[in-house]
Amino acid sequence: MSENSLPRTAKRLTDYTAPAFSISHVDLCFELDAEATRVTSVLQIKRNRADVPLKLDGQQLTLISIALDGQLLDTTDYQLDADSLTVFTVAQQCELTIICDIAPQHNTALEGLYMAGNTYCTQCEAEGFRRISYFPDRPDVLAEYKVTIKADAERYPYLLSNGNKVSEHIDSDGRRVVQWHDPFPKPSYLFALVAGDFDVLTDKFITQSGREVSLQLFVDKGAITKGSFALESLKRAMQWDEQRYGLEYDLDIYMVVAVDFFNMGAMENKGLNIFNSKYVLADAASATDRDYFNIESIIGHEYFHNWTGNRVTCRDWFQLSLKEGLTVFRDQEFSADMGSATLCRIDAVKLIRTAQFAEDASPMAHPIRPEQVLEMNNFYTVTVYDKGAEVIRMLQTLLGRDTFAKGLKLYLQRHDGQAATCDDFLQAMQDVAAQDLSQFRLWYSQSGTPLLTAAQRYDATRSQLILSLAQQTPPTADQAEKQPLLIPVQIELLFNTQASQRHLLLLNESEQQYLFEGITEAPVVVWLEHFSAPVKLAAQYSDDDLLLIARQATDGVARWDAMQQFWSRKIAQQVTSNASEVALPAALFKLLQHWLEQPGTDMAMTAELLTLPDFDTLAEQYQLIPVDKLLSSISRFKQLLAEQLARPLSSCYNALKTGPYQYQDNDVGLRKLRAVCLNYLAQLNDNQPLLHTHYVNSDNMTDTMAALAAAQQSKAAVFNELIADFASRWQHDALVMDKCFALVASQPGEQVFEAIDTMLTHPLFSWKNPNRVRALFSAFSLRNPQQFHRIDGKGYQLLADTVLRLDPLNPQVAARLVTPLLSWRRFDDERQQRMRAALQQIAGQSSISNDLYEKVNRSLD
Ligand code: 0A1
Ligand code: ZN
Repeated sequence: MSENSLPRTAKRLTDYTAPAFSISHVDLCFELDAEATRVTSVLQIKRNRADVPLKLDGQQLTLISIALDGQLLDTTDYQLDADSLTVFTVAQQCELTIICDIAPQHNTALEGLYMAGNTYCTQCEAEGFRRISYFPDRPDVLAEYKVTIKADAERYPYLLSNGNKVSEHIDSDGRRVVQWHDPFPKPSYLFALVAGDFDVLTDKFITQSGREVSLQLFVDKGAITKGSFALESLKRAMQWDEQRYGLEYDLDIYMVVAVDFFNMGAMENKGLNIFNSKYVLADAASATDRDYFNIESIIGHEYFHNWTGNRVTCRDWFQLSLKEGLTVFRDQEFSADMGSATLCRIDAVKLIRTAQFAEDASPMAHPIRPEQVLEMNNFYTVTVYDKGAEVIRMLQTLLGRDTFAKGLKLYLQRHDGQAATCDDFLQAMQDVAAQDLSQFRLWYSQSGTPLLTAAQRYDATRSQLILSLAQQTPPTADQAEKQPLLIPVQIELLFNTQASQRHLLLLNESEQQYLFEGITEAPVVVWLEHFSAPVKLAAQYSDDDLLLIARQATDGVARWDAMQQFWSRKIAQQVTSNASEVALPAALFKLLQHWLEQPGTDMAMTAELLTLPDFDTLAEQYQLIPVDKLLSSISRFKQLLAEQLARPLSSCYNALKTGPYQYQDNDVGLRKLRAVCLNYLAQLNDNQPLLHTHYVNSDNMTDTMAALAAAQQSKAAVFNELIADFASRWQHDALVMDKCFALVASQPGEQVFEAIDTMLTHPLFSWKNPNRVRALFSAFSLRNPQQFHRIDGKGYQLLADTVLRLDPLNPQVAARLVTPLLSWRRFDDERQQRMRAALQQIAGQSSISNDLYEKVNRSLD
């Protein structure tokens, strides 16, 4: 069946109906074979509604036979089409046995059962189970699974599935036969199977109630030492969830498998998480501090899903944020407790201000609970995940930490073993808080980025401070009308001669005023401290106000944000001032110099304070993005800082020394600050040898990458030399080569096109591996604004060609890759034309996937 014969009608949230049939038990048997795996599925079915036939989802399956209560059916008893199997006459209760064949070897979409190298593995979220067997593949059909796996005993020592292992033996054909049973009813998207040969790291965890859980981490042969950080992270996550929320793990075994071919980061299958190896494997030589951070956070994320996602799942896919927003929030809180809470928050804010604000302004704008979906895979978005987490965070701010934790407990108790909705979650919160959350609910249904306008008036004679807030959400591609939201606005009042005050303002109308009495001097107001809501802010600050906040605010995020706002304004002035150069105040240099001279104990924070906002953050502040002016302003200010602060940058750089590599807060901060200094210093011509020395002296990937990134950004000739050395040193390590591919593809010069072509011929590059493709092409389209947005359209053309090449192999990854082209309306006429031409070329292909079709068509509409 060609992809374009799929129906292209979207599903709507409002069309939800409860399942007509339930399945209490599923018995699955897999006889593994790369070309023809036989899947036998026995379903215990119960009818919930009279007069409807039994319709099961199924795609790309070769049906062998169907039997109803032991009786083979013939072709007049059922109807088969490209996406479903309909059995006409089904009793109130019955047993249906379906046999079909699938071909994992040819599954390049990496959904359903596929081969990751020599390993068989599955990915069933969102709708992948239908590529394994005919089934009501929807999250509100929960069943108890028994799974039997048969495969060649020698080649496949490990045959894994969900739950507890029941038996294992070798049969008379030399096949290993392993049986699993998962006692917890689950939807099909949480089913998993893995078969392969691995190195295994084992450990155990004793739960708070004293149960022993066996922990097993499966990695490629030879990679065992790279797995220990992930396993340690898992134990920390298990303990954290007990301490923070009283949530304990429920099976006797928890398995994590690292595979090299995976569309996303990882997957929370019950008791058997499958991970992209990028988020499991780490050692000092090959992984950066950022890699370590990501591993801990994603290991945590998947573990936390065991309650928020698995024990309580989603009624339908429109409710995705119910599990994802909540679980991202939980993993963010975990990371904050494991390291620097401020740094974690800054990272989260950066993501919202770049990718999420961009999504709101794009043709794919949607609320955190989307209302209309053609291809569900397109809705695993920063809006659903990260804005979803911001919404949960606001709820915690409004209710307080303890009440929020009680609400979570009630929600989990009330819906344990069920498929729930976002409304169910809010109801539980409302019940414990005894607070009306009806206006807050709007955050689930309204898309877009609210703009908050803040002002203040101080009346010295009355000792009164009057703060005013106004909110307005501009229309989005999916929704013209917007209503006022309930927005928690945390503020701090900074005074000259007295201690500061912190308050929480609740904004629930279009405009509101807040009166503070007994205020004896005019304060500087820190608005939206800790980024207490995912909104844009327009406040009347002077340069001095911002520098004061950057020095004095209690909240680290607010200090960093003040610097970001300072630079945004300077860059905006530079963008609009034709020719003349915007001057920077002496007080700025004094402050920056002070930080360099006394970087303090939180060096990572200092590093953030010294870093200019990036292109993407700045771009989101413009409706029409002034690409060239933004790029030249950023580089002008960067150059200026490097020149003006050369001496303190250099002393700071030289003063920072660590011992042998450790992933430990203080060292992470130190490396980060050193990298920032190096990056500035690299702007200065006489500092080229420094890059070389930094690279050569590095005993870890973080420092190595710092040298390479600085060389690349300074357009230094030394970049070519260093990257060549790096590529040859790591030519056999795919995960490190991904870093090399990304550096090559994000180099700002026009040689990038030739360099990408060369990389495509690298022995480790494969169009079938999402990590490789993303390393080259996401780096190019997302981290190389200079070349991607070239005025001649060569960058757009490269992306369109890539997307079209990828779509037949892996539509999900192709559709993610196309994203930067969708926002063509936000660029100047010339770029608009070229971007649109690239999109039209994609749309003009007769058989593009649903994934791509949905995004490209929304954009061209
Ligand atoms: N639920 C996973 C993410 C995930 C989603 C879809 C996938 O394939 C289409 C794979 C993974 C998580 O949030 O970690
Ligand atoms: Zn998740």
